[in-house]
Amino acid sequence: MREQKLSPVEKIKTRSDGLRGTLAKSLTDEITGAVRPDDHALIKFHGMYEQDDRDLREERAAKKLDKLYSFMIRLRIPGGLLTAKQWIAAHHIAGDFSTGVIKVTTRQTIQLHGIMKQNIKPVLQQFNLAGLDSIAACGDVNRNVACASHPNQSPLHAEIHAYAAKISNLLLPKTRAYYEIWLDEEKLAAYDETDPLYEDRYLPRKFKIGIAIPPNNDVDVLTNDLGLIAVVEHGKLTGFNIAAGGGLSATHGNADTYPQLATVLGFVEGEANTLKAVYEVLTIQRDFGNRNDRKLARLKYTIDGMGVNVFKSELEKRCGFTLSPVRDYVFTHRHDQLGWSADHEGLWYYTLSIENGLVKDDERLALKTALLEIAATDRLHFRFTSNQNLLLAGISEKDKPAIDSILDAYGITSRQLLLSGMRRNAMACVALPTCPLALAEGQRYLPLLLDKAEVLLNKHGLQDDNIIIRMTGCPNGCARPYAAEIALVGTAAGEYNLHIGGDREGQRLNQLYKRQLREEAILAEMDNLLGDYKRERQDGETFGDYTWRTKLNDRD
Ligand code: SRM
Ligand code: SF4
Repeated sequence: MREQKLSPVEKIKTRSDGLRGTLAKSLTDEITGAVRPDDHALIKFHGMYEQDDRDLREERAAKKLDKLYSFMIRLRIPGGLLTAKQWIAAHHIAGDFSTGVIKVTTRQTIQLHGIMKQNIKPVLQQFNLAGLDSIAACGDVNRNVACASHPNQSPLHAEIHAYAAKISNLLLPKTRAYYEIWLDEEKLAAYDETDPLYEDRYLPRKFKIGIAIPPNNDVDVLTNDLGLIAVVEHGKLTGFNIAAGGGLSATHGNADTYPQLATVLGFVEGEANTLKAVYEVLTIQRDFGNRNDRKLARLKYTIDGMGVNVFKSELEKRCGFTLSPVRDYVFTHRHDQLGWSADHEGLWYYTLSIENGLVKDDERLALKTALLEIAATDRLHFRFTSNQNLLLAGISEKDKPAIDSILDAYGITSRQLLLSGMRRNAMACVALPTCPLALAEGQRYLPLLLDKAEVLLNKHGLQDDNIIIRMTGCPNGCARPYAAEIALVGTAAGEYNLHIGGDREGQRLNQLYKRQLREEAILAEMDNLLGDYKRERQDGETFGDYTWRTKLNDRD
């Protein structure tokens, strides 16, 4: 594969001296708040993106000022689990060095925005003291491993959840660059940085892994490059069904790009074989992935290029064993059940809806302060969900009243009870003002649109229907819009493509229904669709299934 004409990022990676590049020099350059151009790509492997506030671009350009550069830092939190102490650390780091907002992402981790270059080291050092890092949270490597969040999903939840950290550790790059550059550790002369997995070229593109525990598909497992579906038989975890080739990004106007759900290839038994199969999927992608065109470099295109059967044979050859036939599994839902639930050991957890994952205090809700107070009890841990929500978990019967009274005092419990079904199941990506790729608003706009959509839901008596709606500011798909029942995908400022027809369980993508709609037209379409659905739906039929059956002519 090395004979391909390589994209510029490929050269940056191989010349980077184990992802060091000139980052140390970039950091001390006081002339600019940015890093050097090559380091812009490398810093992602350390869990960061260089950004600027797009709301301020025009004003600064008019004053002949450079962009106001800052950095977004994303943590690596396999399976999305933090101790209360780690949450407290994140709270203070966010307050001291970033915009103050903690953003829970669609892959169970958190990010902080608006960090100035000179503050990157203090931020990463403080996270390190809290036992947290941002290694490989971004870049052409395996990203944060997502895993089903809800402890009551299975008595074996902890055993299955532990795979997220095992896989994350197995697939970490070997370089010590992170420790040297950000944590000021000495270069270890005796340490061998040879990386048999990533070599010096890393992967052709980002790589994502999700682990689902049926019947809940909260991680949207089939949207990952590699999905593991836990198989529990006779009360024991026997292994995983392995699915490969999911990915959601498409580029407007580029028919070679498309969202796709992963194909379930077969069953793998036991831990050693599961980890081997995971590892070898990455080596195949490393060796066969497209290193010329980054738009076509994800595993889904590699598999489609070689054919799924050839891919499977290559995997079996590299593993030294064959995959067994797929074991039966059923997904029945994807949502987070809000409020109190108990796991099989009788420990309580409270699932808290966080609008678009934004933890902050505002005039409606002092959420960030409430969570700090809850964390200060040190009687629980925090679990993020792939729906941008949060579980306050591991709470004993004895401690439950104390947590409950804080939730009540801050109005969290009563607020949750009032949420419409659609708002409970809504997600939007970050988009403006920090995302450089945004064509339209995401998380700043969806709540306002929902205020208006809720009038329609009430009109049609659908306020409690769990319709999954997702919005992104561009077609990259960060809030997994193509896997929603209704999706709005930004095409330009104030304009969105409307997609409908995804199922509720995450096993069928939606399809484009109407192009480039502005708000009035979006609401008019929703009014019609919701009205028709209410009148014509079959017994138990979901909105996504109804629109798939009746509104999409050219569906396959
Ligand atoms: Fe994403 C790029 C935010 C989940 C597909 N994503 C970006 C960047 C980093 C923009 C950039 O490249 O400069 C966004 C940063 C915005 C900001 O200011 O913070 C960004 N993506 C996010 C998050 C924070 C959205 C959110 O609101 O939660 C999610 C972080 C997840 C995490 O913790 O790791 C996020 N991104 C996703 C998902 C959903 C998922 O993984 O479950 C997808 C679709 C699934 C997939 O990967 O196929 C996704 N993001 C992309 C893509 C398209 C990749 C591709 O195949 O072409 C890009 C653009 C790129 O990589 O070039 C992108
Ligand atoms: Fe940015 Fe597009 Fe991702 Fe939204 S979907 S965060 S606009 S890259």
